[in-house]
Amino acid sequence: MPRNSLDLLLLHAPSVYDFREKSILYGPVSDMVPSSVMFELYPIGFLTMAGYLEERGLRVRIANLALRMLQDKRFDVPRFLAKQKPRLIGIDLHWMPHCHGAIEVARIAKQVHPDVPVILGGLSSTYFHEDLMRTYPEIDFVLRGDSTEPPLHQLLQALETGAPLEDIPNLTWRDADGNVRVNPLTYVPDSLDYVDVRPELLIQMAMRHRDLASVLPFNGWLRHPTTMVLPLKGCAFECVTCGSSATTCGHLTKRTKPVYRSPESLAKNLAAISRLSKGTIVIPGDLLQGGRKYATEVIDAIAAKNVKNDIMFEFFDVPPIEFLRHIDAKLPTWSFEVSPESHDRTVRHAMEGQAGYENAEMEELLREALKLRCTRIDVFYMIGLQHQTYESVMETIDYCEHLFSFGDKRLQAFISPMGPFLDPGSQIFEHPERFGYTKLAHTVEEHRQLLVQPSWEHILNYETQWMTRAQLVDATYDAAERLNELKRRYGYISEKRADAVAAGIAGARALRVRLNAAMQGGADLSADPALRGEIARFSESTVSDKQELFWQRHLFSFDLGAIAKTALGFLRA
Ligand code: B12
Ligand code: SF4
Repeated sequence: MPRNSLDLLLLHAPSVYDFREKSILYGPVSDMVPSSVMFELYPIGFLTMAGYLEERGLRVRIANLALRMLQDKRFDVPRFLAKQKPRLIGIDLHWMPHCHGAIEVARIAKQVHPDVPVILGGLSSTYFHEDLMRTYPEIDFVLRGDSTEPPLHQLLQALETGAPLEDIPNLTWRDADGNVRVNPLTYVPDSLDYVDVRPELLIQMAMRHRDLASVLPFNGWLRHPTTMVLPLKGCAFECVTCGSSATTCGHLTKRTKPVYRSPESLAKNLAAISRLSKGTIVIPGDLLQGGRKYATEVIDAIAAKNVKNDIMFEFFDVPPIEFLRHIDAKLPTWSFEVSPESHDRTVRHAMEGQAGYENAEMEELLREALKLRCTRIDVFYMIGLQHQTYESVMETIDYCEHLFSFGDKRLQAFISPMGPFLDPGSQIFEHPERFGYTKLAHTVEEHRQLLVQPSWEHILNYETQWMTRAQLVDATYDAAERLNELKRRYGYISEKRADAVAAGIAGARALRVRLNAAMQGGADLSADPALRGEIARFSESTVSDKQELFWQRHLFSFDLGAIAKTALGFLRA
């Protein structure tokens, strides 16, 4: 039998598979991330898996179906899949909002290629592995854990040689009698340096398949080529809402404490990115979790590589000002973000984990940081927390005005709803009643049904003792409206942009009333073609204009010379 041209086809699905035919008011659930409401960004792990396998002589192709479908109304998924000849099809169900699209893509992949096994992976599939295997016959395997490269390699070898699947760590599979078998989750590496994110791999893949759109991370990335380098897996904090907190990881991925990439490996990755792109590089996850020494070594290693890109750090706690001064002395351009979640002490402290600090402490740090050369400081607040009432959300907006009154436009503030779902495996998901929450979906299938409800008021998988779903939506639009006016008044955004956000909020409110009325009258507007474009328009950039997220604009964000060199090198090879 001729060897298939592709060993692994990695597919990233949109949140809702047939979103192009539907008219759903998804809500501002993606306004704080670069993706659209279809969450088209694929996991970084696609690149580590692809890199690891390619280094071992296997062929991998990444296809961001979500992005292809967003960019081209006529992009036909079954036809695209029919042209591929993979030995294994991998689909991420890392983020729970993909559970509609991921499973639908698995079903179509199975229809098109009945003999090709389908594997799912990522944090959400790790949580729901048995549910997935029992409910959806189109899924053949789930590979659990936060690190899967070697077990995936082992599986690809076993599929070729017929070696027993019992020996593959982290694998959930079905035996010949149809029984679901759960191998122990024993592959939990204590170093992340065994894999690399090679940005040039994307160029090679794009060239090999003459298809750039399939490897791009999100819509608009060529204009804003923000990239991310993940320094760790797991987390030392205990935020009760988080699907990857210390306690959750202990159960879910068996990672009892975070593991870090070495400063050298991290800096090498940043340098490789900076050779191709001048865009902002985000380092999420708070380097200081690894200790001050580790964090300082990372900064020094990056400085030694002479990386010129703006580097954006995320801090979970108030960082020591000396550390920020060190960054300022070593890096040419940098910025950071913090997420106090609420201005209100009771609300914030109930989160436990990150943000267990006081406003005064944070303000002192912000004032000192603004004396440095940092290009931007983003402060994020959230709606949907314990003890948080509608009034408390409005007071958070008053507090944002207090921050704006510092008089430095580098200091930005944002607010967004926690959604669409509570994170599976988080303490709140596991014990909702203990934290004053009502959980409205339990299984994967229940979440899939929620995702196709007419409006995000009915999509959210929770409400709290302090706010119903309707109140969460009211609080979001009211807070967004007030914050937008503050940003207009303090000169953060242009009149034109503020008007556009205000119009978006007003439009979303009107649509919500219409959808609710139709729902109460038993009508289904979800497939009404007259509403289709309209609804998509009122789900994005409503709590704030997405453009505000992007740090720096470079007219020529890519080093075209370096890209051409990589491409030529690939052609010669
Ligand atoms: C970095 C990060 C982001 C980055 C994403 C960067 C990226 N491209 O991956 C940004 C900031 C953009 C982001 C956005 C979101 N995030 Co986030 N994010 C994180 C964070 C801090 C790191 C986790 C992470 O992704 N680690 C990387 C590891 C675990 O995965 P990986 O290396 O990419 O992939 C490996 C495995 O997961 C697995 N795998 C993954 N996919 C597949 C597929 C196959 C076939 C196989 C075999 C294996 C496999 O193998 C890979 C290789 O080893 C975590 C919190 C934490 N401490 O973990 C939250 C977290 C993962 N995010 C979360 C959420 C909810 C979101 C959003 C939905 C929030 C929102 N409403 O906007 C969006 C979704 C964005 C999108 N897709 O468009 C939740 C997920 C809960 C859940 N189970 O659904 C988490 C746990 C916590 C949180 N609340 O933030 N996020
Ligand atoms: S700091 Fe909190 S929200 Fe962020 S990854 Fe850690 S536990 Fe999750």
